[in-house]
This record gives sequence, C-alpha cells and structure tokens, in this order.
Amino acid sequence: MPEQSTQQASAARARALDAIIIGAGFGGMYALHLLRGLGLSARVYDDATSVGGTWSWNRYPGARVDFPGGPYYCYTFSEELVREWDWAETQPDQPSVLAYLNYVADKFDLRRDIELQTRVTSAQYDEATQRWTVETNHGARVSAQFLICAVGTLSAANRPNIPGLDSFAGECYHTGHWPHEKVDFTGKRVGIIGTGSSGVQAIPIMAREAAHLTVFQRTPQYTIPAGNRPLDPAVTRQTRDNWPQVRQQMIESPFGAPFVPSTRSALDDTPEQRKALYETHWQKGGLGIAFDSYHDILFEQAANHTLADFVRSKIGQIVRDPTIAKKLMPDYLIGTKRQILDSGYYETFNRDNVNLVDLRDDPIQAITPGGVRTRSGEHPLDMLVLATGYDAITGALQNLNPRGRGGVTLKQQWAERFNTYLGMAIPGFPNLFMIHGPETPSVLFNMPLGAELEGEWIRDCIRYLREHRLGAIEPAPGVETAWGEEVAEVASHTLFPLTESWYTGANIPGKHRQFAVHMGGPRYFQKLSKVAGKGYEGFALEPELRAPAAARS
Ligand code: N01
Repeated sequence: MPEQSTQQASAARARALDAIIIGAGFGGMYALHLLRGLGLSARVYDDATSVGGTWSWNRYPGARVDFPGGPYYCYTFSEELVREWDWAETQPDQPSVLAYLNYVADKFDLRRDIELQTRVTSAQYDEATQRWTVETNHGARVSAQFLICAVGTLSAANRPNIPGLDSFAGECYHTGHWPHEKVDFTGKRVGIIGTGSSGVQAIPIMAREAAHLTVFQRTPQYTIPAGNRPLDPAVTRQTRDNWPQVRQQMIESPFGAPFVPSTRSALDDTPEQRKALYETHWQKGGLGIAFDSYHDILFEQAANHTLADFVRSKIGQIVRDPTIAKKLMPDYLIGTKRQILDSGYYETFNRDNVNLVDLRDDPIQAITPGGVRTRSGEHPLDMLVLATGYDAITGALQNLNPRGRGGVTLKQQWAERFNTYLGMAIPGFPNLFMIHGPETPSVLFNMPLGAELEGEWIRDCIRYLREHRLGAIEPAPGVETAWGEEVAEVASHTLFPLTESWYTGANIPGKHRQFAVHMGGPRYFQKLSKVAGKGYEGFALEPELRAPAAARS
C-alpha cells in the first residue's frame, strides 16, 4: 500500500478524539479543562506517576517555588479555587504544590481523561485527514485533529557526558528524576555536580544530613535569600478580596508577578541609598531585589554592577574562608542566568563537612566506581547527585519529535535553529500547538498564569476553526522569520543575551545558540490577542476536508 494510504488507514483505525494533550502539568491540565468547556473530547498523556509535571518529577530535597508564591504561583482562572486553597508559606515546597495540583485534578474532575505512566512514542500528522495520530508505549493508537504539546520547558534532563559516569558503583540520582521514596544521606559521602537552582536548593539540606558533602561547581551563582516564611493571613485575605485587580496586575506586569515595577534607576541613588535599599530587600528575601528595587538592573550594565557588587560583598561577609568565598563569587551580570533563591546556601560552606571543588581550576577527568576524579585527585563518594539541569525549552519537544507535513520530523525542522510563530505553532506542523514553547515568555513569566493565557488562546483558536469549518491551521510562509526577529529584538534591549545560560542553549554541548524566550511579558500576550482579533493573522487556514472526529464518532 502506498505510504499515504497506509497512514490514512491507520488514522482511521485509531481511537478518534478532538484533541490529544501531552503533559499533565499546569499547562496540560488546564488545556483539558478548557477544551472540555468547548464540548470537545480530549485526552492527556503523561509519563509520570502523578499529575503535576515538573512538580511530580522534582522531588529532590529543598525543591520549592522560587517565584512570588502562595496565592500568586497557582491557577488564577477560578476565583473559587483561589478562595478555597490555603497556601501555608510564601515559597511553597514541592509536596505542597503537588498536593495542590492533585486537588485541582479532583475538583475539576480531570483524572478520567488523564492517562499517567503513558509515554507518547510517536506523533504523526496526516495531511489527507488533517489529523494527528499518536502512539503510546502501551500500544494504544489515538487520533485527533489537534495535538497540544504541554511537555514542559525544564523536563528533558541533561545527563552530563562525563567519562565513566555509568561506572559509578554508588547511588546516583538526577534532581529532575528524583525517587519517590526518601533518599537517605545519613552517614554517607555525597557528591553533587551542579550549582543551579536545583543544586543550590538541595545543597544545604544534603549537607545537614550527609557525613560529608563535596560540591563540584563549574560556574558560581548569585543567589538571594528566599525569605520563606508562613504566609500572613492578612495578605491572603487582601489578595482574595481584590482578586480581579491582583490577577490583572500580574497579567500586566513584566514577569507576571504582583510587583509594582520601580520607576527609579539604580544610578539615581547614592551608593549609601542603594546599599540600604538592597539590604532591605536582602533581609526580606525574594526576587524583588532584582526585579522591583530599580527598573534598570536587567537592562543597564552599570546598574547591574551595583547589585552584583552588593551580592558579592554578601558572599564575602557570609563565607568565613576568603579563598572559598572568592570561588563562590560570580563575575557575570546578575539576573541574566535564572535568578536563584536559596535557604542558607552560602552559609553551608562554613560547615566542616562540606568542601567546594572549583571545576574551573580543577576539572573533572572521570567518574570512577568509587567517586569523582578531578585533576587534583580522587574524591571518594557513596552517592552522586547530578544537578546538571535540562535541555531547556526545546529538548522535550525534540525528544517527542513529531512528524509534520511530508513526514518531516521536528528534529529535522529544528536542526539548524528552532522556528515558531508566536511560540504557539511551528511551520509545517498544522494543528499542533505548544504551551510554553520556545519564543513565548514561558520561564520569564509567572508560569501557571502564562500557561492559562496560552491555553485560553488555543481554546479560542480551536473554537474559531470549528465555527468557520476550518480543518487546519499553521503559520503562513515566512511569518516565523519575523517572529524570530521580534524575539531577538526584545531580548536585545536587556542584558540576558550577554550571558551564557540555558536561555541561550549554551548549557548543552553542541546546541545552537538562540535566545529561546520572548521577554515582552504583557506585550506578548497583547500580540496574541491582536492576532486572534484579526482572524488569526499570520496563519494559513485550510478548509475542513472532512467532518470533525467528534461528529463522525
Ligand atoms: O539546572 P541549571 P537546574 N560538569 O542548568 C552544571 C528551574 N528550577 O536544574 O553553569 C559540571 O540551572 C552547570 O554548570 P554551568 C529554574 O528555572 C526551578 O539547577 O553550566 N557541571 C550548573 O551549575 C532553573 O534555572 C526551581 O557551568 C555541569 C548546573 O549543572 C532551571 O530549573 C527549582 C555540567 C545546572 O544548573 C534549571 O535549574 C529548580 C558538567 N558536565 C530548578 N553540566 C523552582 O524552585 C551542567 N553542569 C521552581
């Protein structure tokens, strides 16, 4: 049988739905809720054992929200939900967020359409039927008009290519795939590679429990005290009483946070005034020190240096051994790697059972059955923790590797550089939508709120297609180039592209450098509305070739 008709026959045999959603985190769960609201049939597939996406996988000790938490880092679409869920802390820990997401799954009766421990092994578009066919690791074959990829921005773990890693004889864990049962560090010699957000959150707790902890650091990090504390009931009350205004303020703020951005430049103040302001923020904790102290910290190098100097001086005050303090001091622009919040990170290096290996002076040569060998010698270990991050933003999509028009795979399409329109759709991949895809604000905006706004845009788009009897939508030729230029242009007004980070793809050997985040925040979401208001301007819309699946089945 010719390939085309084989595909058609197999699509016809597959169970027919309106939409397939991959990923049961914040984005996928809400997409299911929204599509049900349109009366569509949809099913969610997720490899994890529970709903929650990143909050299901990241069970390492110390994992907690590193954004203004409590009533801000959560679903905002349901005022009833906001009123009935009580957050206990300003920076909720992973078990609390996971409990919340399980509560949401029950409250909105989502579970009956979510298949857990089910990995999508292939996804293929058929131009003749305008439908996607998906196969799972359990042998199921399902077809749907729409494929919604809510696969997570930080879900494809980066397992470093270090010689001998597989030969390590002790316990070895990646922070992004942490076991469900408690990992016991007691009495053990533990090593950790990586000092990003995950490492910095885990290190103080591991140090308290382990006999000895060796921290292998390649790049030092600026971290700010999280200032986690019990949530003031008055704040919760006030937030609930003013919920529509609070939600709107977050939608309109640059990072989707309930901050009122400062109008002052760091250079407007004297050094003494600046220091006093930074000190107030440092004592309070949280991201406000970088995001709402002055408006130009992330935009002007001279302003940025004032805060970077302040944090370096804090490291010098906290860490007693000046040699170790110096190794912990970063020298790049603060905030241009994902800003970390910690609970006692720098203080940990005053402990007798902790040592820091600076891999810039003393690189890893190999991992051996008994530990890590650096140039200076062997570090014997019973346990090795990889806090080495992710192939961020594009990695999980490329691992899924859907096949679009003409059988072209996403890996082929993005071999040189990724391209999208609005970060929502990919040329040559009709009826595929992404939530938190590359070239959306994703990781530089309140992620649950951003997932809601993107999900609502997808819902409205699908409704439009159905109302206008359209069978397929994809970016019109060339729009992706202009969109890529817009993303680069917005980023170029900030300091972010000047630093090597996972935002630029620099953390993965061989990955091409391309800034992956639209930094416009509200400007981005306005653009989404504008495109929808103009009948999905920039998209090519195809008439329906056949009746939609739900009508046929
Ligand atoms: O990963 P990272 P992460 N040899 O990429 C090092 C979010 N998050 O999991 O900087 C030696 O930041 C690497 O070194 P370098 C948050 O957005 C949120 O910590 O590349 N070292 C770096 O130190 C965050 O930004 C929460 O030189 C190697 C570290 O590993 C994002 O997830 C909590 C190496 C990786 O840091 C990722 O954070 C945690 C090698 N071969 C994370 N390869 C919340 O609380 C890599 N490294 C919501």
